Amino acid sequence: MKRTRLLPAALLLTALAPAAALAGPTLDAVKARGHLRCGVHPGLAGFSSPDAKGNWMGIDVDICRAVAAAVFGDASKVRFTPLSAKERLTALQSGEIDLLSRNTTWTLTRDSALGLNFTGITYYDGQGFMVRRDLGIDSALELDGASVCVQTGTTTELNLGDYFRANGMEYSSVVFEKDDETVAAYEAGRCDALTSDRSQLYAQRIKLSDPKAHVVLPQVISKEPLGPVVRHGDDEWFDIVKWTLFAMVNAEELGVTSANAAERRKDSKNPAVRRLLGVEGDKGKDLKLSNDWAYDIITQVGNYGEVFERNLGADTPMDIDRGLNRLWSQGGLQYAPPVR
Ligand SMILES: N[C@@H](CCC(=O)N[C@@H](CS)C(=O)NCC(=O)O)C(=O)O
Repeated sequence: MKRTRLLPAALLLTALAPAAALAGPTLDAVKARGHLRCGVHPGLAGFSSPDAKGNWMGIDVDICRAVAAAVFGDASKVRFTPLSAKERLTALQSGEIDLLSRNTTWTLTRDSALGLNFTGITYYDGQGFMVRRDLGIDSALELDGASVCVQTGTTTELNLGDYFRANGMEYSSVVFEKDDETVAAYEAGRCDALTSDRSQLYAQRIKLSDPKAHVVLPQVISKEPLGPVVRHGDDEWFDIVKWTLFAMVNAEELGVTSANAAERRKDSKNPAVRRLLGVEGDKGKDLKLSNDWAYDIITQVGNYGEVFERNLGADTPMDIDRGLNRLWSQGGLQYAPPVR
C-alpha cells in the first residue's frame, strides 16, 4: 500500500528532474549572444527615448537594463529595438526581441490568444483626453460630437469607442499609425481632442509649441496596466523578467537603494534584506542566475522608487505624481511577493 502510494510521486520527480536542471531556451540564447534584445518605444519621454548623446532613457528602458543586470551582472548588456505600436507584438512573437518593455497594456487577448505573457505591472496608467484650453471644456463628458485624434493598433482606439457609446455620445475619430502624426494633427487643429494613456498625454504635451495652452481632462476612462511582455512557452525566462521587477519593488519596500545596497549587504541583520542581496539562501540560483542578481539590479539600475523618480518624478519634465504607483504600504498598488 505504502509502496503504491510512493510510486507516482517518485515517477513524477524523475520526470521533472531533467526539465528543472535545464535553463530555458531564451536565457540560453541571451547568454550565448552576450546581450539582451529589448523592444522599446521609439520616443516617449520618461518611458523610452534616446537623449542627445543617443543613450536610451526611461522607466521602460530601465526595466530592460535591470533584466540585463540580473542575467549578466552588467546592465549595459542590452540592445534596444525601437518599435511602433503596430510592430511591437509581432516583433516579440517572431523572436526578433527577447523582451518587450514598451508602454503596453496588459489585456486578456494579448496575454492569451496572442501567445504572450505579461510579467507584471511597471506603471498603472489610464486613458484620458487632452484639449486646447481655449475650448473651455473641463470634462470629457462635454465632448459630444467632437473629433478625436487617436492612434491605431492600440487599446486607446478601442476604449474611445466604448466610452462614447457608454455615455450615449457621438464622435468622429481621426486615426493615425504613428504617434508623431497623431500629435501633429492635434496641434494643427485637425481634431478637437487627443486621446491616449494619460502618462503619454503628459509626454506629448511637453512636445507641443505652447504646452500651457492645453489641458489634460480629469476623467480616466480605462485601466491601462503597463508592463513587460515575453513569449508563451518559456517559464524560466518568464520567471526571470517577473522577479526582476519584484526585486526592484521589494528593494524599495526594504529601503535598499543603489546608494546603500553595498553597505546593507555587509551589515544588514534583516533576513529579508539578506535574502534579497544574496547573503543568505540560493535565491538567484533558483532563477538560474547568480545569487547577486538582485544586488546587481539595485546597484546598477536602482529600486522601483528610484527608477520612477529618475524618469517620471517631480525633478523631471514629466513631473508625474506617483499616485497608484506608490507602494501598497503607502496607499498605492505596487506590491511584490516575498523573496523567500
Ligand atoms: N498602452 C496602450 C497604448 C500604447 C501606445 O502604443 N501608444 C501610442 C501613443 S504614445 C504609441 O506608442 N505610439 C508610438 C508609435 O506607435 O510609434 C496599448 O498598449 O495599446
